[in-house]
Amino acid sequence: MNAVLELDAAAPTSLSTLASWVEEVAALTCPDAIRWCDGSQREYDALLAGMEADGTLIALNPDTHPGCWLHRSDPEDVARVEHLTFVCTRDAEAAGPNNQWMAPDQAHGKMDALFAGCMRGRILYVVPYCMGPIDSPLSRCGVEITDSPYVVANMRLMTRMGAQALQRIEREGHFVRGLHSLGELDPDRRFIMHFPEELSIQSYGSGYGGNALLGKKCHALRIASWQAREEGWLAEHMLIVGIENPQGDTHYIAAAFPSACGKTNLAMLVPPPAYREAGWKVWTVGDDICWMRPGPDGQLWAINPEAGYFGVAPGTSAKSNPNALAMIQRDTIYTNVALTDDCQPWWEGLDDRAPAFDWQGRPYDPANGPAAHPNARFTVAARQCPSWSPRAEDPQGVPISAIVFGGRRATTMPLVFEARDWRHGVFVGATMASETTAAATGQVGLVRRDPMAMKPFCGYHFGDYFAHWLSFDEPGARLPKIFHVNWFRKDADGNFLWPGFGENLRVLEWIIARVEGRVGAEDGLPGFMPLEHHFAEGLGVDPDRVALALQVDQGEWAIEQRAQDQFWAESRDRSARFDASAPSSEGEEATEL
Ligand code: O2Y
Ligand code: MN
Repeated sequence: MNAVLELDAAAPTSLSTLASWVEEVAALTCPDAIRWCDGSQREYDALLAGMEADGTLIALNPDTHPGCWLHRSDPEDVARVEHLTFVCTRDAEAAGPNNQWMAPDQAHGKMDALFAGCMRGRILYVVPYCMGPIDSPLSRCGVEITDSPYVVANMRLMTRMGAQALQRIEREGHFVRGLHSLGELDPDRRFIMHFPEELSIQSYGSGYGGNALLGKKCHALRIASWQAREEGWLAEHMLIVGIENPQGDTHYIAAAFPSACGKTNLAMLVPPPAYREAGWKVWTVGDDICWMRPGPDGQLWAINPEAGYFGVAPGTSAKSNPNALAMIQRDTIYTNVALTDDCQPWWEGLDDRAPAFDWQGRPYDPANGPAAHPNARFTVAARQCPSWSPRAEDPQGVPISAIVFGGRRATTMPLVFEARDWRHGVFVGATMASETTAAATGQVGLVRRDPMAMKPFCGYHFGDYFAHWLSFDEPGARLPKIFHVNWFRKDADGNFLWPGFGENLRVLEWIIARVEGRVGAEDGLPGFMPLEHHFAEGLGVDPDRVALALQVDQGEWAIEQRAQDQFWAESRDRSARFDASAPSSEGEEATEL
């Protein structure tokens, strides 16, 4: 492999459905050449060299950042585009009010017209990839066809891409089909279409992140959530983190937060000094996506389908995420960051050096806005993370002890509470909300309901999705406890009440103590609230402020409940089994141990 093939050359695959699909796409898009990607280092190096030569990538300072590159995207192509993202099911209802819908015939017509001849003068890359460890029964494969070498390079970092994936695809005989073209990068000729019934994705007109790296949001969430419902598992927008206590026992926690709530930071948390000295360790399994399925033992077993991180650069620092900072010193592709005068990557919140060039390559001038784009990213192989879990490659996955939902809320939501039972936990996840940030285009700072952080990513009707979650509560199930956290509560002056970052381990410690049945809780307005905890011990924060972060105000809670009910009314009909806002009679009572 790794050769540029003439259009009529035999495809290097024994799978005729794959070979004929590539032929069909080539006939439509008219590339100059077809390249089947094998995922080798040689291929990666050649791609990078080609992109350096044509200006797609800029080599960063080799002394401080060996193997690192900067890509500047089109200034109008800097984030996911929810308003141009569609789920195309035969029945409009199946997509639900949470998705934009288009009839499959109409969508295919539109996309065929856009793709026609779009790869003239370009190379068509065939990118076989596996989401999840290559030998895991939980993994799923896809093939992305793209005319963007930047996408190929990112897919190599983000997925198990190349020859081994192709072998698995040939063995299994099926795969998710993703077709991507940069097109003209014209926002008026840009669509991200999902065809869950066909297990296919078509993306045109964007070269950026979630719009173009089709293994990530398009496959691993929108298409996979559909497959997961059909096959009895869950595809979730969750990090997976292992917390090892001083006795050497590790609990794995899956946590869902809307975009830009510090998921990557939590996944790579560094314990505060006293915890580290006592022997606590944190292991990163994944920072964004979690696929979980009940095992024979009734527990949920989870894998991270990704092999890399596409993390937000601004705000990443030695304080917020030292592990991330360490892992992106080498072999990293940066997108839309600023540069120092000696060609090092820079972004707001990194340190107090002054940038020389902004993300568009202009000499830095604060009058032009931030130096790095607020959605600037790094792409890096997951194994470069100092806290990378050895269990991340385990084909069986890891057993999940707790599920945590959270959002960015200045008021109302306490630091932590526990759902009363699975049904209540599903309600807590279904009604969670967060203040918007820059990760998706749109207005910043609005409270947006974002069920399970899946609002932009669930590939089908939310009512059906909640019913699917509820269906896991069956005899023999040993389901994880469900919690809700809010690291972002503020006081009346707008100052954060909780220090966050590594100190969040204190809250995870309480969660684990609840999972192990070691501490009591009291039944409060939102759910079970902490009684005994170590939140303020040695924290260096006034315990009254911690108490405020834990408090629930009756008036605020009443407003929240009305908002939750109003939001919930949309999906109620589709998930008739769902009435979990009240404590269930068979649920666990609050305990005082
Ligand atoms: O704007 C994009 O394309 C990236 S969005 C993203 C990237 C990595 C992880 N999560 C997200 C997200 O929006 O949830
Ligand atoms: Mn995400």
